[in-house]
Amino acid sequence: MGFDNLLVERDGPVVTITISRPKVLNALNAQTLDELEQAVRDVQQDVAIRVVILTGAGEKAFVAGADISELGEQRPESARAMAARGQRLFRLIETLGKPVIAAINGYALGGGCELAMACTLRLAADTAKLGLPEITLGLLPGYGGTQRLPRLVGRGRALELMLTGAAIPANEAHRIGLVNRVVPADALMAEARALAAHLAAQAPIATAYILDAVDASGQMTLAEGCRHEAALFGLAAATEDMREGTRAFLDKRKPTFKGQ
Ligand code: CO8
Repeated sequence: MGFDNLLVERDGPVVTITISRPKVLNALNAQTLDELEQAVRDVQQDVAIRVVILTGAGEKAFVAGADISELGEQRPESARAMAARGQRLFRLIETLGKPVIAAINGYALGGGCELAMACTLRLAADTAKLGLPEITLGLLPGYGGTQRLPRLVGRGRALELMLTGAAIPANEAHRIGLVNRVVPADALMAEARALAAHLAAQAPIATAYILDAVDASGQMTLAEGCRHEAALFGLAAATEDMREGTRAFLDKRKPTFKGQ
């Protein structure tokens, strides 16, 4: 299916989704959210796709936020529905069961930062800037930012970022744990592809279980989470990939995982 505001490229088990509205720094309007949902559902249904890279078109922005031209006219009920709609999509990304790497190539502000936070891992170009500037528009984050930012960087730092609306450079985002790695801008996509290839070579069922168990840690008590982890561990032991992984170690060779 063709998209107006996305580019979707497949390279073996890795799909790269590029949000492309460069004239507005890849801001997320309703159509872009619909297209992104379709692209993510396509990935979800294709077992041969193991990893997704999500990035923004051009050199200036990952995503500069929700499209502000669509925000100003909202009434309470439509604004609530818009926030809930984006939250459902970001939760779909977060619970895809496959790693999603945000390759943050520039501004990741507001909804763009919230999108990056819903991804599994975040690589940032050294030129990137991240922040939640909604307060400067008389708003609060509406795509999960108030929930995910404190979990990533701690309550104090999250509140400072949200209450000041300040955008921070990539190195500072790395220091506080908002991004996993910072790389030179011209090496960003190569680094993202190398990481994606590494992740794609791992056992996909175990990968999905790690994602599931870590997600559960945000919803369950420690005791419940550990029970959940043990149940998944038991299921992983039923896979051919577990036999292959342990056998390959003992045979001193690289394992070949099949996702079975
Ligand atoms: N929405 C719409 N248009 C945008 C956006 C945006 N978020 N960001 C930039 N643009 C447009 C600009 O209006 C400009 O258009 P034009 O060329 O027609 O004037 C073009 O992109 C280029 O931008 P600038 O000229 O401003 O470029 P600068 O290099 O001077 O500045 C900045 C870059 C600092 C990124 C600046 O563009 C900026 O501050 N953008 C807005 C950032 C922002 O406030 N983002 C948060 C938006 S609110 C949000 O994301 C809420 C999420 C939750 C929503 C839940 C319910 C819907």
